[in-house]
Amino acid sequence: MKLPLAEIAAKLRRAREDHMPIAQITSMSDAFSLADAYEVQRILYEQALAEGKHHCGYKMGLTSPAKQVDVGVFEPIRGFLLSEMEWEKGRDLEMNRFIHPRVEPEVAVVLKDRLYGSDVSLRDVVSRLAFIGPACEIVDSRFENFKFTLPDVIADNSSAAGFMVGSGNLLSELSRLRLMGIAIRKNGVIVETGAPAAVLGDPLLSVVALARSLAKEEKALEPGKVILTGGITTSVSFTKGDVLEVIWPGEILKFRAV
Ligand code: OOG
Ligand code: MG
Repeated sequence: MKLPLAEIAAKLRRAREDHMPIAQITSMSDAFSLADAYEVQRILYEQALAEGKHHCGYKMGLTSPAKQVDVGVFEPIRGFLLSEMEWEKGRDLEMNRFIHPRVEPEVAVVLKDRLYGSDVSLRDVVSRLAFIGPACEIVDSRFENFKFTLPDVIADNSSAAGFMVGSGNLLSELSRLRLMGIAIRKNGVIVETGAPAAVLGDPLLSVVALARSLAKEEKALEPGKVILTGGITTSVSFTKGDVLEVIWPGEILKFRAV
């Protein structure tokens, strides 16, 4: 049986609101394609805007080998970010917003000029950079056991759930960005280490991929939007009481799960 896409969107929305994970769509509905999956994501996006929520950016996902191997999906994906997903540096993170959250280190990018086209290049991105910042993302799959296939995770807005962006602009250190050492510390113990080069060799290539992907829908990357370029390491799960630190040279993004 093939479920209507609006019904699938409603199931995902309920899972997010009630914090109750659901079975994979690909196990419930026949022939659920990638195009269907992006259409479900679009329905969720339109609903959020209709409810007065603010679209503040995009996320790329599964752009590093660590992430691809971790979730068993080997193709980059995108999702949308809403202002309500952002939480401020230093603030506690309320666990009751999520199902089974995980944190991952990411490079955040903001452009100062519009970027549009199916043939944009790395140079087009570099010439438009306004901000490159240390960031972390909270992913929270709406699927049971955090298990999904490619169309499932795309329909689920690529597990988008939260993000924090640091204040330090790394733009002046662009040439060093790719090999900057980063780490995640959980309750005082380093649990992951990595460098931004893990993301497609250069996280700015993730912005290229995003712009090209949006161009397929005749959409441009607008200036001022936050772009999360994808997890550098495997994501780290946490529960109430845990203290997480995403450590960048010069800046630590620290929070307590409450
Ligand atoms: C899928 C989303 C992937 C990333 O940065 O790779 C992602 C997931 O891991 O739940 O956000
Ligand atoms: Mg991510």
